[in-house]
This record gives sequence, structure tokens and C-alpha cells, in this order.
Amino acid sequence: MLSSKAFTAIITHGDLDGLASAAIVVAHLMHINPHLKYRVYFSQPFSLHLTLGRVDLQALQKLYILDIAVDVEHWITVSQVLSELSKRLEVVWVDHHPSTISKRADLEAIGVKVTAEQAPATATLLREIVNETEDPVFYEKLVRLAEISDAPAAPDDAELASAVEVLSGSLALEPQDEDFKRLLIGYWVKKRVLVPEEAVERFEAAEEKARRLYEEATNRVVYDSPLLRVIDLRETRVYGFAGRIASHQAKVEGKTVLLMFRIGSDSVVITGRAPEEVGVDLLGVFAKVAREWGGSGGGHPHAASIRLPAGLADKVLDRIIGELEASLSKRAL
Ligand SMILES: [Mn+2]
Repeated sequence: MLSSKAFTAIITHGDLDGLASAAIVVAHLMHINPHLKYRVYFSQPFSLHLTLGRVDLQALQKLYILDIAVDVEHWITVSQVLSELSKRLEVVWVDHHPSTISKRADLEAIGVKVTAEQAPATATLLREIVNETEDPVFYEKLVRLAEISDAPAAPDDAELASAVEVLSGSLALEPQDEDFKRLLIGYWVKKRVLVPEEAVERFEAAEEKARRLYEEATNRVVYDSPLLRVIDLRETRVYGFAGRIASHQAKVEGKTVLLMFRIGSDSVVITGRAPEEVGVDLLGVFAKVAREWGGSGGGHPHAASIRLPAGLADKVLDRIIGELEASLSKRAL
């Protein structure tokens, strides 16, 4: 007998794909049961074990993990928790990141229901449940919104492209603001408003901040070669804008860009972006370096990040530059 506190937990990535995926799952579940009790948690791959620790496992009835890449460093802890949970409730993991795809069999072996396939977005993998919601047209829009925000290709739908721009800008302003993320999901599920007014206001403030940070980034180039540029923003508060600054520089300069910034006082993240036409595997290089030095990496071949203890950052950066120059110049020949 389930207690009245019983609820469904959705742990998702805090980006647009993660938010859209959560909204689609909630809309689907509420279509089946309008009285559904659910809670949404936001997590990064490297903090999934901590996020699981915040969930009231006693009252948990069903667990979804969406758009979160398996982090090999914490695999043992996470798989132990999920293996225990799977014995008494349904655990569903839907994701499109390579590390989750390669762990699919291991996840299934501990009883997790996995959908892990190569796809433009995690929301793509949820497309079939869109038809089992109150408003398939709206949720199909959310799938395409997630695909546009996750895929590097230029979108062909101007209305959705501008929605993606406004929404990702609004999320960048205060990346840790989970209430705002829940508010967005709430707007999508309850009102089916794609871009609420709050998002527009945050977007405008974020644009202003981005303009200042683009300026600053060009003054903080610490390494520059024909194929690779490195920007050190460890002294600036850029969290939420790092990917955007790196992408902007990669596009303007037509070369691979690494951007270093700080999270808290003891962690440094190196995030990399490569122009579409460059044959490079940033994820592979970061994973290799993470195996040598520790730290945790994730992403895609053209957009990846690695998080490290602050004290290791300079040494690891040198190593990454060496690896990238070797692989980039080989391909340029
Ligand atoms: Mn995604």
C-alpha cells in the first residue's frame, strides 16, 4: 500500500533539452493520472549521486532520469542506489549522451528501464509519448525546441529558433536558480506558454551581461595558435555563459576554443567548442585526460567540458593543449 506522500521523481539536466524532456514526461503522466504528485530535481552528470541523496527514497514511487550522461567516476555509487531502487519501483533512464549509450547493458542488468540512443536531443527519444498528452502539437514543439537547442545545425524554424535564444538566455542569467526552471516547466505543462514574460526579462538582462563578457574574453586570451585559442576567465563570474562565450569565439575565430572558468573556490571547468567543419573529438581528449588526472568530463565531440580540482587546472590545460594541437595539426595536413 502506497502512502499518501508517494510521488514520482524526475531528475533532469538543467538545460533546455532537460527541461523540455521533464515537461513532456510530466504532461504524459498527468494525461494518465491528473492527480499525479511529482517533484523535479535538476542535476549535472557529476552530481547525480548527490541529487539522488536529496530525493526522499521512502516515499518514492517511480524515478525518471532524463538527459543526464552516465558519469564513469561515480558509476559504482549511482549503480548501487539504482540497483536497490529497481527492486521495488520502476526506474527509467532516457538519454542521448554517448556515455549512457555505452552503459545501456549495465543499466539494464541492474533493472533500469533504459532508452539510450544517438539522437539530436533527449526529447527526441520521448517523441512517441507526445501523442499521449493533452496537447500533442504543443509538446511536439517542445521536442523541436530541445533539438534546436542541443544540435549545432542552424534551425529552419525562425519562431522556434528565437524561442530557443530567449529561453537559453533566460536560463543563463542565474544557472543555479532551480525555482525559475520549475516555473518554466510549470508554464509549459499547465499553461502551454512557450516563452513566458519572466523569461523575456531574464533574457534581456543576460544579453547585457553576455556583451560585457565577450569583451572581457578577448582580453583574457592566454594561448593562441592558428588552430586553437585558450581563454582564462578564472577571475570572472561567467557560470552560465561559458559555453556561449566559447561558441561565440569559436565561430568568430574559426578555430577550436577552450575556456577556463571557476565553479566555487575549489573547482575549475575547462569547456571546449569546435567549429562544425573541424574534425576534432574534444570529448575523447577530455576523457583521456580525465583518466590520467582524475576529474570528470562530458559532452559531445564538438562541445565538451571537464571539471577539475582548481590546483590541477594549469597542468591539465597544458596536457589538453598538447593533445589538441597534435590531433588538430594531423587533421589539417
Ligand atoms: Mn541533451
